[in-house]
Amino acid sequence: MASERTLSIIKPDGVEKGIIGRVVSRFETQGLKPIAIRMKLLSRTEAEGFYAVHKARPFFGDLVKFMTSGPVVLMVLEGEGAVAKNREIMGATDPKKAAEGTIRKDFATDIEKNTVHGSDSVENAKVEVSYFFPEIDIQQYEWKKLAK
Ligand code: IDP
Ligand code: MG
Repeated sequence: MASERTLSIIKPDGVEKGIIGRVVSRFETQGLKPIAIRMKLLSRTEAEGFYAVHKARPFFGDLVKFMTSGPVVLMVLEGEGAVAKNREIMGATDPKKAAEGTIRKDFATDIEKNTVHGSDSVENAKVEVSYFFPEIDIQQYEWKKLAK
């Protein structure tokens, strides 16, 4: 499998619960290396643009309101098959349906406030990474040993 990059976001509910460290730790211990991290309060325009694919969905307005309700943590994660691996670590969109041991199962409260975002395809990951991070803000470094 090839090394990929994917966009991860710790949503406002995750930041408010004080679990930034625990979320990042799950990525690191499972082989996803953070190569860019930034905290940001999204503007309405930024959130609408990011979720433009969901514009026609009934939950779009509420989703934009939620995503702009407090700061988020934006991250680029890198690793073998990073896009699918991140989705696995996150769990299903609806925390009630998320598998044991996933971030959404352990920390999320409802289908909207589901703690994390992750790109859903390699193609979308490229678009989403560049939506928030110019190449110059992405770092390259080697892990000397994997965190356990
Ligand atoms: P994903 O985040 O697992 O990829 P998507 O279907 O892409 O899920 O939806 C994007 C986000 O929109 C979800 O993470 C969640 O915050 C919100 N969302 C999705 N479906 C619903 C819903 O039925 N009601 C309310 N919010 C929803
Ligand atoms: Mg999605």
